[in-house]
Amino acid sequence: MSDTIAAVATARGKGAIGVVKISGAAAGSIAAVITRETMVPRVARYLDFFTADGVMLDRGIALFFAAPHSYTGEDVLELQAHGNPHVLDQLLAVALQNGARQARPGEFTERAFLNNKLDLAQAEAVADLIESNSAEAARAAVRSLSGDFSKRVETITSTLVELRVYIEAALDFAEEEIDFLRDDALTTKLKQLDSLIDDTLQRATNGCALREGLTVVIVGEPNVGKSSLLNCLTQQETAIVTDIAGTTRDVLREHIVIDGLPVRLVDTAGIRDTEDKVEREGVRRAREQMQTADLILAIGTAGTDAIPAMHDIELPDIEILKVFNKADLAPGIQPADGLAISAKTGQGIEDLREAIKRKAGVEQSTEGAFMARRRHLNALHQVRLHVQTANTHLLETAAGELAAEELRAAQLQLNLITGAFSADDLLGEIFGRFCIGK
Ligand SMILES: Nc1nc2c(ncn2[C@@H]2O[C@H](COP(=O)(O)OP(=O)(O)OP(=O)(O)O)[C@@H](O)[C@H]2O)c(=O)[nH]1
Ligand SMILES: [Mg+2]
Repeated sequence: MSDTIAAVATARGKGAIGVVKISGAAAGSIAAVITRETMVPRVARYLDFFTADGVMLDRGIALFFAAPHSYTGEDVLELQAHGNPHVLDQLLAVALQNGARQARPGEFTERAFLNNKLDLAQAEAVADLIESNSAEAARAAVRSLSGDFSKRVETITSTLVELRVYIEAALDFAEEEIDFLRDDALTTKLKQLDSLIDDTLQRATNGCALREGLTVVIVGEPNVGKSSLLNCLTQQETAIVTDIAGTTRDVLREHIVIDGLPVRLVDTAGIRDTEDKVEREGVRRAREQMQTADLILAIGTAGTDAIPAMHDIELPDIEILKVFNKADLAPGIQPADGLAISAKTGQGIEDLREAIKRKAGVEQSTEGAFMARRRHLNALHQVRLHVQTANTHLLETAAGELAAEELRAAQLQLNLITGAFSADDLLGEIFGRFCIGK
């Protein structure tokens, strides 16, 4: 890892400022070439920037961080030039000609991770912060970046270790083992651990939902008001609405954000048997869209309890929410199962938005959410299972050895989150998705 990396760190395009970042042992000598000055660590200097041949490229601010007190833990040079791609490319070229190579995506953060400046969950939060699609998602990412999520994981880990030590010690006192393992303090501690895991899982689930959002497909028979609902949720006249059955034929997509949750809304053609060639293709596409949904809003008409369009449709793994529209025409009638709304008057729309949030796994508010990824959630689910199994072993059979083994397995899962143990291919997978220069 002794080579020096360099990249333009700001988005491509014209702007007030553009940044070139260099990290590694050659950062200091590259600084000397470009600035023709000796840099003092952490002192911002306003200087001219040159090529090795002495051609002036720009004038800007240079900052030097000496290892290990930098983002990557190595010597780092940051050049803040004017935000013009040609200027930045030329500055980068000088760095590349003087001992640096082009950084791969995420390589600065990967080095920060390898030099213990960040754990894996924090490093992932860096990329998630940059990719955030809402203020809520950004806040959740900052919370994980600052280590709140990792600290939780550490607390769970240290409680696990404490319990393992206790149980393994009890096993050494074979005579009194049963008494030790049936101790109230032990059961209490396990219960506390269980609720701590639950709370962490909920916050992480919220964060994951804020990051990934969900695809919501609106389906139903013609004329039930699917396009009207799309327009109502997006608060724009996106789709054509008429009283002619079979108005919508194409698949329409719109993005909305519900309290920070990104929702990809899909409006489709009304489902019915038809001789019309164009409409038939629309119906085929509607059925196809359903397969890609995280949630289907099956639209029916208020005053009834059935959604005729869904009768012969089987979607075993996809959540379906029944929504009965035109409630303004059937006042006071509540469906046995599902929500009554009116796309025309807005009645029930707030409840629908809440229901979509709940289907995404977002409970109550996303306040306190930790930005998390699927792999974190999978690990936390495993941890919970192992802890619950350990608890059962203790309560039912006082099987200390089996319980200790479960707790050990739980600990391994937690290590995967922070990257205490992680395979190279996992690291490649994670950092390869970063943007260049981060
Ligand atoms: N009274 C009332 N009328 C509604 C409501 N929602 C939609 N409509 C009317 O129902 C008719 C059909 O609405 P659309 O939104 O085009 O229905 P659709 O399900 O998209 O129909 P297709 O695209 O043909 O499948 C229009 O005349 C709307 O004005 C509602 O909540 N109340
Ligand atoms: Mg329509």
